Amino acid sequence: MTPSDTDTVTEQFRKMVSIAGCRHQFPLLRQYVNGKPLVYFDNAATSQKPQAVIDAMMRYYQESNSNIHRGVHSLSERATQSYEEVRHKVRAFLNARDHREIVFVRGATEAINLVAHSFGRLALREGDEILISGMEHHSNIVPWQILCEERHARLHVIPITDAGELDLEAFPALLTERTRILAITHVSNALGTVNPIKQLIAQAHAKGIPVLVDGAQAVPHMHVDVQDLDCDFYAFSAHKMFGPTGVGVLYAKSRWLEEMPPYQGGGDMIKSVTFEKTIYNDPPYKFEAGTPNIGGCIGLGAALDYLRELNMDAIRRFEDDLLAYATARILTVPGVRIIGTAREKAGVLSFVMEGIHPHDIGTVLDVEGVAIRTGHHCAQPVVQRFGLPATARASFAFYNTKEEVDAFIKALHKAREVLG
Ligand code: 7TS
Repeated sequence: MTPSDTDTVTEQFRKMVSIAGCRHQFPLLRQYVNGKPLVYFDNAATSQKPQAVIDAMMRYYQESNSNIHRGVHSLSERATQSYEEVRHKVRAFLNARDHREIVFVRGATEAINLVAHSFGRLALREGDEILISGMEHHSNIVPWQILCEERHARLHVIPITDAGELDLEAFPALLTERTRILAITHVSNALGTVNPIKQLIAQAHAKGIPVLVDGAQAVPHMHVDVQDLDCDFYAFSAHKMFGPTGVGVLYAKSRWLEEMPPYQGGGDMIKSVTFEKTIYNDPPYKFEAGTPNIGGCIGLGAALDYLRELNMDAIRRFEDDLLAYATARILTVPGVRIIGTAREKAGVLSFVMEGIHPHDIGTVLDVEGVAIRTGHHCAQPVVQRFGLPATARASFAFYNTKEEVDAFIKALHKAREVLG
């Protein structure tokens, strides 16, 4: 990766240093687990929160808590302003054209369900097709299956190679006249593969097919520009990007939000209601029924400020280096096989150890203070694709260090001794 034009080498170095020095801003990481300093390598499941995010949420509840978009009183106006400021921050973070293209939801899962229900109702007829890939998280499989069942449509799947990359030769033929949407992950949570989504989007658009990108595992690790990608929808959760649980984002091009019917009905999503007829509010409010997670949104805003300060390109470079180090070191452990060896990867090291069940690896590592995830990672089909019931997965964030990787490798050697 080349440094962006505006950054001098000195500036890049300063940002690398600030990444290396940011760990102390995450209070949870200071603790000991089972008498050992915590090594938190389960960032793909959820990431830890910097003090700035915790403080922003606490300040909101202590000083500004009030419902939004309704009161004329000062507190409500303050809360509304803080909430709406975050919409502008998300717009800037994604480089969306307009802040009205940002819908606040509960997380990536709800964002995808919103599109499946609403866009699906708009666009899908009997015999139509939906295209996903063989490396999707369950939340980018099941909503489409539900929709297919309802509409008598068919789900098609882009196969993946032994390295855990999309089979790009098979892909074009799967875009047919009946394909109504391509829904695909930017980064695989089980393999770490970074998909060439800009290219996939261009190919789908050439056939008039809109594209939803599941960005849950991309936004914590890399700069995302939705105008450059030209995706129709982009979904992610705040909690995987150093913000709180219970809030996430659906980016959607205005033309879709204008056309799509509401996903849920209730307060705030209406202009007027009578028993005869309801006039819906304009997007994005049309899709934000009920009191939203105001405090969570404010936490998300603080997380975005934090990430902007660190710089996403610098984060990507730092993590690429950490992942390369961890990949080289893990191959020194006897019997280890890495699952997912794509050329472009981010944040994830999935592996198995000969003769040892992944759950047992996870248990021994926990005794050593090392937190990893084991299992199918809510992406059962991709794990099965490799003929496995489960893998062990270490997943990284910018606050992790090479010393932690060394502790993890030492714990794996111990697991080999105890269980091998
Ligand atoms: N998409 C991807 C690619 C994911 O990795 C996840 C969660 C989701 C969607 C759903 O996100 P949610 O915040 O709405 O639940 N992935 C994981 C994981 O890898 N381990 O735990 C959750």
